[in-house]
Amino acid sequence: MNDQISSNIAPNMVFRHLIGGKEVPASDGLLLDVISPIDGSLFAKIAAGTAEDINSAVTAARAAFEGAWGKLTATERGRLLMKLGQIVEAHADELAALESRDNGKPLRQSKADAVALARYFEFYGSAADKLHGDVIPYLQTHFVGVERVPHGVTGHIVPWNYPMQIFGRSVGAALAAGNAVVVKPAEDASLTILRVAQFAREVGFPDGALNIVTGLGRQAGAALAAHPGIDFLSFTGSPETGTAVQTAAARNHVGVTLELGGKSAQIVFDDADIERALPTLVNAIIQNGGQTCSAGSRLLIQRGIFDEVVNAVAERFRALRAGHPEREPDLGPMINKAQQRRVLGYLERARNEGLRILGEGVVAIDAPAEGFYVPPVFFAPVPHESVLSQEEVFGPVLVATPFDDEEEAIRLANGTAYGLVAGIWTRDAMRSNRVARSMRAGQVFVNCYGAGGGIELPFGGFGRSGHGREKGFEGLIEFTTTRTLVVAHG
Ligand code: TXE
Repeated sequence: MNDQISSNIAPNMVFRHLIGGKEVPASDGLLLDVISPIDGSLFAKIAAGTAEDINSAVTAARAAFEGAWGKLTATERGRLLMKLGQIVEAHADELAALESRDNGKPLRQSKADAVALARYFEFYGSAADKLHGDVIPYLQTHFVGVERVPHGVTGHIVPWNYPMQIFGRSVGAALAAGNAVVVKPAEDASLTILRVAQFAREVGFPDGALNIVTGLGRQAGAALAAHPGIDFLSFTGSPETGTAVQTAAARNHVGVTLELGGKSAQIVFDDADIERALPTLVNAIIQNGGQTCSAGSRLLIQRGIFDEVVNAVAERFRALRAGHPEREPDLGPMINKAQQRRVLGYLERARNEGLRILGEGVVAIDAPAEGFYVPPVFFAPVPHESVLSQEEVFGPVLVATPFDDEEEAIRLANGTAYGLVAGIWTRDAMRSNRVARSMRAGQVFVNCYGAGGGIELPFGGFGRSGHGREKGFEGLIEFTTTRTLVVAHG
């Protein structure tokens, strides 16, 4: 265990919910163990949220929405968010250390997440009072105005892969729009979100504007999704749980945004700048150990350059090292034992199918034996129909498939149930536009690939990747609805 990381957290520290501005235990007093993926050690405990806790949080949020929080002007809300961004930025190292211990990602990535979180608060804080409505020309005798209004109380179910960033993008937008929020972080990575909620209190958010209930998905998460006092839901996670959340939302007739991952392709044409592409082709799957919704998990490579490109990618894979987050590894451990097993299961299945491993990295020899590490693996060539080409592994596993022409590249890129992100590498400007505009994906990158995309860029999927958009101004609009005012004056 590393001194710098462990020194930031008292051993076996207990973290409680934040409800109505107060830190409270679970209604039945039960706790969940927090296990570090770095070495499998128990290092903290969180409250095991109950349906009663969710109910208390929704009640507190409603009171804030109808009270102090709801009475603030958009400018005042925006200022609070910007202050929150500043305090997060000032504590970015502390948050990064906490995240790396809790989630296992390399420190530099945790730091980048903390900086991005600050930027989300800055972006949405500064946008809060720029969200204008419309005036509609109607009858000569009537004035019609359309106001953008908050939904009311919003529920946010956050996964463990990018807790800070996903919290920032959905909660930042929801608060900027004037909603009061209830957040259920993932049981595997709740701690940075709880710390940020403490900062929110420090900078003066009214009690109940931001409530955090930790706990299991099937308990606290399900209770939040089904609560009749929730006016809108934001969920990021697996398609299966997304279906459960959307079903629960439907019973209460409320809207939901779902971001459910992907099987995103990067298409490499034979005129691409390969040297420029190579680091990105590899990093797009290695970032966060491949536990990234927008990971570039498939390479589609034009046949004439297939061998050259896959050999260069394989060489890079052989140099990759999974290890302790503080020792500058290329990737850290998987989030938990189940995820490690899931990835190893996919690897075994692929080997049994006879898929060829072209390049494989290592688990560092000094990586703690009890940690949840897996080596990065690159398979090529892989048939488009194989499980590895179709299913989201959510680990450091990359596949490459050859294609002959533009038409086939488009068909393969769009040929999974998902549709989140796509990458295109070519020097032909006409082709890049043509192909980009054929992609069934919420974000398309040309001669670059930004797993996750920028704060300013609308993000979300087609098909099994979900629906609704987060990030950017589009994300702010999702957390509002409209009220149309018709005034007869003649
Ligand atoms: O996801 P879950 P898991 C994918 C990825 C991964 C797989 C399983 O492929 O291997 O999902 O991960 C909460 N009602 N992604 O099991 O279950 C849970 O507590 C309400 C992609 O972790 O979807 C957590 O807060 N909520 C992805 C959140 O849902 C429930 C990120 C996500 O957990 C619930 C994560 C329920 N019944 C996994 N059950 C992405 N899109 O980036 C669980 N939860």
